[in-house]
Amino acid sequence: MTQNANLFSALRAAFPTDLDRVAIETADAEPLYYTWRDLERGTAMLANLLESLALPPGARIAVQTEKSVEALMLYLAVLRAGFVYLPLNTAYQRSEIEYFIGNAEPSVVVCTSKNFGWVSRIAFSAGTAHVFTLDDDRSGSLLQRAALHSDRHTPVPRAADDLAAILYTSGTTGRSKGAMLSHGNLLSNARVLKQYWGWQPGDVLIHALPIFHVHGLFVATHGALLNGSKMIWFSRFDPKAVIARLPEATVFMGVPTLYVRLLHEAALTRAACARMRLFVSGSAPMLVETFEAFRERTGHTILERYGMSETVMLTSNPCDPKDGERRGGTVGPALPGVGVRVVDDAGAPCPAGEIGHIQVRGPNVFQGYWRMPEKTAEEFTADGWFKTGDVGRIDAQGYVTIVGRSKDLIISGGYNVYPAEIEGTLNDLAGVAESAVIGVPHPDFGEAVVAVVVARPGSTPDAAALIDELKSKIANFKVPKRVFVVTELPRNAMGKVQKKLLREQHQGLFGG
Ligand code: MCA
Ligand code: AMP
Repeated sequence: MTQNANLFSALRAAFPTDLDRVAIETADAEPLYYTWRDLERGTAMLANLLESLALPPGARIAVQTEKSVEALMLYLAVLRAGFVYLPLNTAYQRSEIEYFIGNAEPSVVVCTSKNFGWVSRIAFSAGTAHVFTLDDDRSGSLLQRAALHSDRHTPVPRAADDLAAILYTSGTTGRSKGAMLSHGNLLSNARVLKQYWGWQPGDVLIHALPIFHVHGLFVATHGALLNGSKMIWFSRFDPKAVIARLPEATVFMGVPTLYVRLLHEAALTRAACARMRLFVSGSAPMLVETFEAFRERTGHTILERYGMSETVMLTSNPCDPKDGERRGGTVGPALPGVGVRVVDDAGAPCPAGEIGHIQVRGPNVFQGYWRMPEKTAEEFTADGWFKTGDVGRIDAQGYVTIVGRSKDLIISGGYNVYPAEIEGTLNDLAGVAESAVIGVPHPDFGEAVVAVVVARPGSTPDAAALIDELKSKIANFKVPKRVFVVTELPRNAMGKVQKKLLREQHQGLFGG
């Protein structure tokens, strides 16, 4: 190995010289202050604990815990020790966790003490050797054990192509796929964003996103860490509390729902945002009306960018006016070093302004789906471009506009929901013959999940009871906000369910 490409080493190198400065301040009534030295020592102890377990090379460390600074340290420690981090949404239920653990075969699982009973049963039966607990009040076996280890640790050398993380992302058919991201994927993207978004000395980030997906875990934390910037750390998004801290911050990142909720607050004013430098939005389409309302209210033009779990960030509206203007309704041009093209159904490049399939390539594009070589091969073109499943156009100045998706996907409040998965779960419930799940415009979540269900002959399933049953089986954000029981689904001549028709029928449901 010629050079250590461990992402942690690059982040560590960016820590300020004065390690006693505050790196993270929690936004609690009684705040906790973590210095850069605390991050250095805490991640060293956790990395030493992981190394003491004699795990096999490439071991996966699966984590389903509430958001906390210690959970962030655990992520950094996994990088530091050269293992592979596998974050899991806290909303995932038993059968979902069973699938992820069974598929990824992690050597270590970290969960909350509340879930220890059922999570450890799943983990041990899948062959996991160690299950630790970590709670958001800093209790649990993980930190107890880590405290017994040295606070000095040399980061394990990694090559750029070595895996750093696996992020599960749902598939249009069947179960989730683990997108394998390398140290090189993550570091190249973080470096590009640091430069393109003009991170500068004195920047302070308000971190109010969950840390189990790309946006909160990579884009936000890598940005702050690589710039040696302080974070104001919210364990959950609270619009009033965030606005109260804006005068101390310069950068905020959110999904569109967060901006919609901020706009509902009268306290969101120009004065409150006077010190802010940058508001970033992504993970879901932002309505032009939200973009404009925010500009009018605060004087700030939101920077919208576009990415995926498989590719981290792909395009971004410019930060520096010399790179161009920020245009609402677009996700901006390809980031430096990232290739983005739009092709027709036959794979031929579309002329500027014409709609087609968005494909991408670059150092940010993932290493493939975990243990799914065929699926990986299907998602790449013969000339090496990754098929995003998004549909859009690129104008003459290179700005990308996403107009839809060829994948059957709903994005609700920034979380992805695959109708096929919900339909499969619904169809297994007593009294359900078949179902169709659609996304319907929603003023808060952008899109809301709605299910249309056909009863089995002789059954009369109750919509509210079906929703209750689903709540125990799938993550809460996937549960349909409304269920309609009908006698039959509209089908075309080929027998395919006409979801477009269903979407039209229900589009006014939430007044969106
Ligand atoms: C919560 N609920 C939701 C959602 N979140 N329903 C639909 N969609 C959602 N996203 C429901 C719960 O099921 C529950 O319903 C009720 O709202 C209250 O739950 P709670 O957890 O208290 O909600 P919240 O705190 O208000 O959460 C809303 C939220 C959250 C803050 C918008 O969803 C969120 O943090 N979203 C951000 C997601 C994100 O980080 N995405 C980045 C993915 P009930 O009461 O009926 O049980 S990374 C990505 O996409 C890429 C690569 C990229 O480009 O960034
Ligand atoms: P994920 O599977 O969570 O990685 O979600 C990736 C998907 O989110 C992309 O393929 C897009 O469909 C969508 N996405 C991310 N950012 C944006 C954006 N700014 N506008 C529209 N869609 C977006």
